[in-house]
Amino acid sequence: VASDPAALKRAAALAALKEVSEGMVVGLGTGSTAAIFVSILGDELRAGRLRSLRAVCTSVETERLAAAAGIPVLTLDEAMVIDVAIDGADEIDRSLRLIKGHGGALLREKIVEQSAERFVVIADASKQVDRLGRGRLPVEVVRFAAATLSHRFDRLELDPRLRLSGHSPFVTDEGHHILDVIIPQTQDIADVVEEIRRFAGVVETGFFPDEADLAIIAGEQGVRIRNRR
Ligand code: A5P
Repeated sequence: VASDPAALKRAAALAALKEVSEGMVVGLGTGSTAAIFVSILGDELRAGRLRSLRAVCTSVETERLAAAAGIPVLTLDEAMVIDVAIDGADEIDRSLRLIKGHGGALLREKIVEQSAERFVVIADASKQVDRLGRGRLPVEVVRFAAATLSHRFDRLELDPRLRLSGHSPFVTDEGHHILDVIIPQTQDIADVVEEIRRFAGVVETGFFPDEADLAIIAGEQGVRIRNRR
């Protein structure tokens, strides 16, 4: 069985095809795993195996990929209903709680995934964790408040780092900045997020506590399907 990350991502993305049927509106995620799914979906459309699909995208980058793959793209307003959203994740715990946003698209991702009838996460097994917070939690903040919020997060011992793109602050598709914070070992991520969200200027965090309905995880032993418990 394949074990390199790209092959595992592809195996998870392929397995997600059976979540999609003709005529559906599909929410398309952001990141390398989601990008593989977009290209597979384009192949299916072109081969005539899936018809009348339309997509709502979680980033400008994914809109570009979907258009290149020949998938008709709708705005969220045009779609109103999304049948299924398929997206990757940075960390997945045993209860299917997620950290997302290392690609910077967390806000649109959360909006699309909450708007979908079903949200299916696709990932390679390296994304599974016992405790969320192995890496940093992305926090999207309005630009006006980025410096003052960084100071406040610092006082909470969250070691905030302003995300950069080259030498300039990274700007999200919605025009905000991102502060990547740590989750202290002694605290649960849900408590940290609750505290963070009290501050005006925080737009959204990359903690997805109950959005995912299903996870398709590809590992060296094969593809495993995990349902929300
Ligand atoms: C994008 O903002 C993220 O939420 C992605 O879903 C996440 O970073 C996973 O990306 P990869 O599939 O590239 O690991």
